[in-house]
Amino acid sequence: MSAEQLKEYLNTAIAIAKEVGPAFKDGFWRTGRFSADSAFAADDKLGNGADCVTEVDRYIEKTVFSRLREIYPTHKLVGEETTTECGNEYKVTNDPTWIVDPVDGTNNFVHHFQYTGISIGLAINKEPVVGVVYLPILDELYTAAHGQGAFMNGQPLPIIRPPVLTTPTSLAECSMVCEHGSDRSEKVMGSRLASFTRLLLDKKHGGGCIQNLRVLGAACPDITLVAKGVAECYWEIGPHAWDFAAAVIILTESGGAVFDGAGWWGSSIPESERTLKPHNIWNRRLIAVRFIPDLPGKPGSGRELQKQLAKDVLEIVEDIPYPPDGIH
Ligand code: LIP
Repeated sequence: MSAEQLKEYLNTAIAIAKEVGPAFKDGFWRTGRFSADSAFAADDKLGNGADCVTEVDRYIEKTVFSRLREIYPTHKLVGEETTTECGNEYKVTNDPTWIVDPVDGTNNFVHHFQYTGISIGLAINKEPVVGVVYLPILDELYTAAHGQGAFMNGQPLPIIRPPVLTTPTSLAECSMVCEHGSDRSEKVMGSRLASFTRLLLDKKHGGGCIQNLRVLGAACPDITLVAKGVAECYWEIGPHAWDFAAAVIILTESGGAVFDGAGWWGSSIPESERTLKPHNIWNRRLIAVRFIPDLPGKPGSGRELQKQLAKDVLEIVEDIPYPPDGIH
């Protein structure tokens, strides 16, 4: 795939995200086409009140899909709302596949919390190559194409740069973003909260003693914080390919690192086999670490520290075995 072709895909995704931005804002503020309460009413996807979908989600996904179909009729489309309606029985192929979350952070959206946005990613050979995360209320547009860097409103990521950007050497120097997710079953909640506790716990009690743990309600904006350089790590199990596809390419193009997020705490995997696995957007789990500048005189040390921090997180968090998205 040529750099020009990727650039064209990126420009298309940016244009479409900007086109649906006004509808997103109308929904958020309940103005214009979404001023009627009925249009804003949230449906309950999991039947527990925590995972909702609104008319705005459906409208934006429909509009994004119809534009993409007009421009790239042979490309595949995967979207959060379409999958909710049609099921997870779609085949994941190597073909160019647009992966769309029309409103990531719908819970934030319905509560007028500005930390929510539109995510449009393109995967080729099942890997993300183009990503646009648009947070219309914050007026932040994150963009990336493979090999071409990542940007926020045209400024290269990370926004915080060396020497201001530090080189953390342990979790105790890290700020983390995590989510409690929408699966509220007792087992899953117990596991997540136990992982959060260990991340925060003092080192003398076996914890990571991270400096803080932020739970802000939406994977895409979370990952852009890591790409920006204002959080060191993001860890979550449960989101879907539409939550990850665009944000992951934005993060990796900013110099960040991503790995499979299955934790090792309580697992039977022997210590010698606890190695980092590549991240797969269809596998519903991610550990992400921001760009880390090399230590003085030690080229390559930033990359090594990213791996070390990812391993340190995986040692103290638990896996939650969800089946992957789609059929492989
Ligand atoms: C949300 C994700 C979040 C996760 C929620 C939900 P949605 O996406 O952004 O990270 O914890 O369970 O999946 O449903 O608001 O698009």
